[in-house]
Amino acid sequence: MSKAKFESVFPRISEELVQLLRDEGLPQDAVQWFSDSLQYNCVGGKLNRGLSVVDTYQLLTGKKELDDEEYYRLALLGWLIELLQAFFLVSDDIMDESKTRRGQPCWYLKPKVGMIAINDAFMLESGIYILLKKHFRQEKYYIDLVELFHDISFKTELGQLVDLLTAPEDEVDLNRFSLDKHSFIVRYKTAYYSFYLPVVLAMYVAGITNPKDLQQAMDVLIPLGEYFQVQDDYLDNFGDPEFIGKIGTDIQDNKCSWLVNKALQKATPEQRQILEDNYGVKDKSKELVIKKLYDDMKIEQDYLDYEEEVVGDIKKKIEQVDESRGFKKEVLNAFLAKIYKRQK
Ligand code: GPP
Ligand code: MG
Ligand code: MG
Ligand code: MG
Repeated sequence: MSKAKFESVFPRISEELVQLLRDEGLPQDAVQWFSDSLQYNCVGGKLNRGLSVVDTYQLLTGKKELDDEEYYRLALLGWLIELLQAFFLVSDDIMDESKTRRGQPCWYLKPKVGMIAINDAFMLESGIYILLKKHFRQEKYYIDLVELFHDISFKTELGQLVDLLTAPEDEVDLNRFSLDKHSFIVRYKTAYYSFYLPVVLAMYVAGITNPKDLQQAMDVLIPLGEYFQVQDDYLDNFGDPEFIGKIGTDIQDNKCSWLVNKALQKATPEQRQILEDNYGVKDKSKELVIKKLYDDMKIEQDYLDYEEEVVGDIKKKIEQVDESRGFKKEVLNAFLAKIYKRQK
């Protein structure tokens, strides 16, 4: 599915939201502010989540082409995930005190924005429910969509909570980390909204909503989302910064990354001490000590072994999917193929 076509829908979505402010009689500077926030925070990313709503729908229904109105409704649902993501990222960047996002300054660091960004984040979230109501209220599955966005937002917030409590910026305590905790954080913080949500939205529109099928989707997409985040952790240290477009920060930022958890799991007492002395400190030379330790401990090979094992498990699960009610293995295989061995 073409990214350009998906992007071409955004001005209409933005205009629908901005018009609501005009209808309420807001002053022109406020209308412009909201329009700028939408543009800055929703556009410029990879759009994988949004695009996959349309892709999944086409796979499920076997429709090669969608007419303009049908395309708009599916793309709209995709853009609602992008609004949700924008709401999360604007907030997350404040909590993480991040400096840049998608190669430009974080929204809250823009001149004149500051903590208005908190209200902007709330408005991005509200936009989801306003557009859902406007376009889907007449559908019998309308309340399912509303509950889906609510339930998955809550899951993401639970993941964010554990993430924040596990890796406070100013207090390194490696005892807080474990591979189980890592798995919990990334499933809740990333997998539900990035992998399960796009597929389930498409399933509702396609009318494939037997609870058994929703469960089949969940059983594959949550482990797949976890694998995706482990790749992200791997690339943070082992990826090519030129190619991935960002310089890894997990070691200096005290992140509960898969790599440090793997290292902790197999460390000798001496190696554990090196981790204690050097992890999570904003110091380039200490970061290099950790990088060398990862090499000495052959953590890259552990990752490659993990990858083969988890992909094997996921493939087995996909093989067992029951297609008798209309759900399709192909939807899951398409996701797996997109991320297997990804370099960025
Ligand atoms: C980004 O994680 C955070 C989320 C996707 C969820 C935020 C949830 C909220 C309820 C605000 P990150 O901080 O690990 O990633 P990045 O490195 O992209 O900031
Ligand atoms: Mg962050
Ligand atoms: Mg964060
Ligand atoms: Mg990362």
